[in-house]
Formats: sequence, C-alpha cells, structure tokens
Amino acid sequence: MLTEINFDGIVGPSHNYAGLSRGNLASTRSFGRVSRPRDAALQGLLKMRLNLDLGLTQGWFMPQHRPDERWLSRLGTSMANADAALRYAAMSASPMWAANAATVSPAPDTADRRCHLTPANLVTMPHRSHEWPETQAQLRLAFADATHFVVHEPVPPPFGDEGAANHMRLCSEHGAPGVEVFVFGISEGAFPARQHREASAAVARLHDLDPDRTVLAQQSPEAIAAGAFHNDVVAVANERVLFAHEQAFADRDALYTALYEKLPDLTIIEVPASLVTLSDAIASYLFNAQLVTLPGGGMALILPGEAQETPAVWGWLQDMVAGNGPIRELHVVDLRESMANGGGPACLRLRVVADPNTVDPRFLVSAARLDTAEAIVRRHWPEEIAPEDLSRPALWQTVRSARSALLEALDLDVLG
Ligand code: SUG
Repeated sequence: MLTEINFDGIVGPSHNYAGLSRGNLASTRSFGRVSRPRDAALQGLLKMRLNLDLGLTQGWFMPQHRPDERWLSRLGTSMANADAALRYAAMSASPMWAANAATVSPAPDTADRRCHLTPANLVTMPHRSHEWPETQAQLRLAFADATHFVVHEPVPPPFGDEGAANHMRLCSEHGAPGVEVFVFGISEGAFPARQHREASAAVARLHDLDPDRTVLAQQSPEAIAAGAFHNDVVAVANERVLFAHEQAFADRDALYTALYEKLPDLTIIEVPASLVTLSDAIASYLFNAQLVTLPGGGMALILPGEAQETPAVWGWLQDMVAGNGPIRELHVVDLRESMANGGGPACLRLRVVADPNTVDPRFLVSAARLDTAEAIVRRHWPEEIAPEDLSRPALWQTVRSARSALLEALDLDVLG
C-alpha cells in the first residue's frame, strides 16, 4: 500500500556552527558557538521515535563522509592545506536536513506511475554543493527497485535546486493523484534566492508530471528578506491541507485560486501577519512543523520547542486546535541543536509516498534499529565541537570512525 514515509537525516558527528548559510538567520547567529553533536543526533533520533510511536512509517538517511576530502581534492587542496572557509565547508553536517536531499514525485502523479526522485544540486551554498553525489548514492540504494522508482541526475548548475523544501504536494489522500506546487524565489534584497524557477520547472519536466496538476509559484521576496531561505519555513502541506503564513507567496490570491480549482476539497489554514509576524514565524519555525496524518485519522503538527516558547505562536496554535479544523494534535520536540543552524522538524525529513515493501529495509526504522543507532551515537559522537576543533586532525579522525561505526552497525558499510 502507498504510505507516506518520512526519511530523516541522522545528524552527523561533525555537526558544528560555522555560520555558513547567509540568509539563514539562525546559522549566522550561532556562528562561533560550541556545538553538541551527540545531543543533536540524539534529539533527531528521539523525533523519529515519536513518529514511530504515533504509528507513522519512518525511514532514515546516513550521515555523509566528512571531512569531504574527495571534494577538496577536486579543488586542488586538502584538509591540511585548505583555507578556513573550504575546511569548514568540507566538515559541514548539513546532509542532516533531508528536506533538501531531493524532490520527490510519488507514483500517482507521474506519467509512468513510478516514484521519481531528483537529488538537489544545492549549488547556492558551497558547503551544501558537494552533498548530492552521496545523496544520489543513498537514494539509488534505498530506492533501487526500478519497477517502482526512478532516481534522476541533479539539475545542472547554475540553476539552484534545494529539493523538497520548496515543493508541496496536495491531494485528497497520499495514495491519490496530487497537485504538485513548486515554489521558487527571486531575490530583491541582501539574501540569495536559493530555489531558481528554471530548476523547479526542470524537475517538474523530469518527473513527467501532468502540467494541469503542476503549479509554479513565487515565494514572496519579503519572506526571503525576513529569513525564509526555503519555502518550508513559511508553509507546509499535507494531503488536502495547506498551512501557510499570509506573506509566504508573492501572489497569494492567484495561487489559492489555482489550487482550489485543481483540488476542490482543499483546506487552506492561513496565519495572518496581524497575529503572527513573519519574524515570529521564522524565529519559532511554526511552519517548519511536520504536518502528518495520524493512522486513526486527523492531522498532527510536530513542532519545535521554539514554537512553544514564542507566545504569539503558541497562543495561535492553542486557538487553532480548540477549533474544529483538520489539525487535531500538537506534539513538541526538542531539536535545539539543529534549530540553531536553521533546521526544524520538517527540514530533517524527506517525504516519500511509496509502498514500504519496495524500499531497501536498511533505510527503514524500527524501535530496535533506533536503539542500535542510539548506542553508536552515545559511544562515538563527539560531545562538543568548538570552532577551533574543526582544524584538528584528531577531530577529523573521530568523525570518520564514528560514521563508519554507524554504517557497520546498520549494515550499510557499502556506503563506505
Ligand atoms: O541550508 N543550515 C541549513 C538549514 C537547512 C534547513 N532546511 C530546510 N529549511 N528545509 C541551510 O541553510 C547551516 C550550516 C552552518 O552554518 O554551518 C546550514 O547549512
């Protein structure tokens, strides 16, 4: 049966705060702080456990090889010789944010009735631009069954593609044909627009979507300027519900009209700027919640602790669940280590609608496999990383061997 599977990126052992993402206010703010990779990974695993306990199907992706010496060698340098910017970029644990791994069009939406996945090239940010080869390798392994899946090449540069973080799928239920919304940015201010229109259009073509059920929408420049470096910081969709900030889209009326026309049972839950400002929405990551359908019916929001700590946001949420809308439950998770780099609950996961029996079981999560991963993290992940540690060969070695221990324990050493 077609089911929504949330694949979370396990937080890698090099998680740190090098302030690499301009336009991502949390990343800039955290620059120079001491990070806690072990806590970060445990927080991520706990979120997966909560999802399992809610009866949801959970998958995962592995941390990537860090430091990425192969990338540095293509740049004619090495960890010992690179300047600080390249060294930090080679150490980033950014693949944890699986919402940027790929764009996924499930089988009911595509012409050949296979699930199509395109790894994101992430070319705008140097530290993320070298993620895609390993991402593609993991996708090719997890979704190797060619009767059900197609894994494409990434869109070529210079067209920036940031994956599912700028893609929303609306449908009456996960297994039914959907309307796919690709949100691109045009920057008018100091911060880059990371999702280019050309890349969104290319992915829609590659996935062979029905043009009548495909929408390209521009993200509002105010949202980018306020720090919404990806659309999933200001909007999230699940089945027939679109949950968005009033200022998320450049032409909201045209978008809503197009969506109602294509999906008459659509419900839009819009949060007005008069109740929650863009700035509160971005600081709290209200819209970076995971919006999920519970097995017993009804939807839930899985929110970061920061949403509970932001009075305007928490107040709005309380009023919302007290009403009679489709979202019935709120669950709060502590993801403060990832949040300090601008990564909330929805950033950490890639949604794939597929039959779990067609996915390589090593990428599917059970309580027992979570126990295994947790034990490895507790034993091998560094407790802390200070910025100066990123230049120490001893840390590079710790990071390499921690990842190897995890891959071995999860029978994924083929990823080397
Ligand atoms: O690309 N942060 C990530 C956060 C990605 C969040 N993903 C979604 N919104 N889907 C980014 O900006 C910070 C890295 C650093 O500063 O070291 C970083 O890459």
